[in-house]
Amino acid sequence: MPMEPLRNTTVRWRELDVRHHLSPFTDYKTLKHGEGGSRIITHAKGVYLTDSEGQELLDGMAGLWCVNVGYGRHELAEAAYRQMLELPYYNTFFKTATPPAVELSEKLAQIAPAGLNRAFFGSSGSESNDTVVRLVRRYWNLKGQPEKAAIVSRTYAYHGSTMASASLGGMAPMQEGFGLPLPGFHHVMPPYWFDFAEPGESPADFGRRAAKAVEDKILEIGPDKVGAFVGEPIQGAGGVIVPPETYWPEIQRICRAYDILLVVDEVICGFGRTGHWFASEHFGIEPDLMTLAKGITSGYVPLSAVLVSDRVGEVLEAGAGEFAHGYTYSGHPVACAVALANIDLIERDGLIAKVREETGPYLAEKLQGLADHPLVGEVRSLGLIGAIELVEDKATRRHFNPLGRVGTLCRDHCFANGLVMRAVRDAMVLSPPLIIEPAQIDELVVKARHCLDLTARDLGLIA
Ligand code: PXG
Repeated sequence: MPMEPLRNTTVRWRELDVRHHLSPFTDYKTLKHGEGGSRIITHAKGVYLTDSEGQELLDGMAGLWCVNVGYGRHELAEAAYRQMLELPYYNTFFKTATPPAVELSEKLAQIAPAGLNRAFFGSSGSESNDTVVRLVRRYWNLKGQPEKAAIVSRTYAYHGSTMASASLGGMAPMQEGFGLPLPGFHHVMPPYWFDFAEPGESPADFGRRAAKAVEDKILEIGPDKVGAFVGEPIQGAGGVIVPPETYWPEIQRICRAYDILLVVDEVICGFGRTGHWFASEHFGIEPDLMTLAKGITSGYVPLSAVLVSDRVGEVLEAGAGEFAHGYTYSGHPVACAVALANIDLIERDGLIAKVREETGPYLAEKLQGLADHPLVGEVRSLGLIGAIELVEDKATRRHFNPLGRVGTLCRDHCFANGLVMRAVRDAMVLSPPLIIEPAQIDELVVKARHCLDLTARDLGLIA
């Protein structure tokens, strides 16, 4: 059968998309009645995507913060192929297990911070955070303190899109009109110096004040009613909020002082993103529970995990009765086989050290070169996660009004000019594949500056 011309294919895919496909986080009215329709991504290699019209895009977001080893890695495809023929599926319920699930559990215990020796698997970050809510309640029930059921987290947190994980998150549009947050979920301000600091307040002082907001909330609810604090080391989807170095040590101290479980969501930060296996190492966090997804398989297949500390694990193992929770695909053998191959690749390619010592500092230096741009209020990054904050007034850090319009303009220029850079409000966020080379970082930053110029021109700021 002759191939359809490419253009017709694109048109047809766009029609099908509008007619039959409900994409996540999409304004369906605009998509249906607007111009253009979705961009159809058809293939990818390394750090580059190709769309159905043949345009190449440098993927500054690693998909959605997940394709850590880059696109087109044969080792991962082969691991999936081999496992599908050997055992494509078996469950891990009712006292059964499979070799990939148990071998991955051991591997995660080896690479995780000390004491996180057990893993509970799911298929998405959302599921693993739902598992966290269950584990927190199970833990305190077994300890004879069932009233310690409240959980504290932060504004602009993203922990997923199920009803419990969206309650844990701090994204107003995901909660308003949906009856969320569910009872027992409390939020405090994020450690977001750029937006929340008082004039003249140093990052270090602000970091302590943002941690104190957690302590104040615990005291307001009552420490005997709070079971856990949950946070991302760096809030990714909230705009790459990198906390001041004073923040996490205080959070750790507060959780210990009031006997509250410290849950760290490493869904974005894990698997080398910050130049460590996990960002907890960078910030000196000792989590009681840790959630993983995305980079665990570099996004090639869905998989997530909750790593459980010995403190929690020993209580679970001493308790009578079963933990009534789990998913059909918990410990899916194909996903676990791909995760094992992915971790092998990260080790073999030396990606953690490369990000920590070479490409992370290089990206930071190159982003700093954008700080003089008239639109740029701040650049911030750690390893290969970063943000460029766009503002109306650099000196006072005043945002544009309405917030989000200028970010969207810039995002659209990026797309049209061969770069994927996402906008969160007016923060342009970056999280490229960890295999990105310095020359490709140069290309990324040149394109970013060009798109900042195009945006500034739209606003009449430059000629
Ligand atoms: N925790 C964190 C820290 C995340 O970033 C999840 C949990 C949920 O994972 P799942 O696999 O259920 O999606 C995430 C997901 C964005 C964006 O717009 C970010 C995520 C998902 C979709 C969009 O930046 N992060």
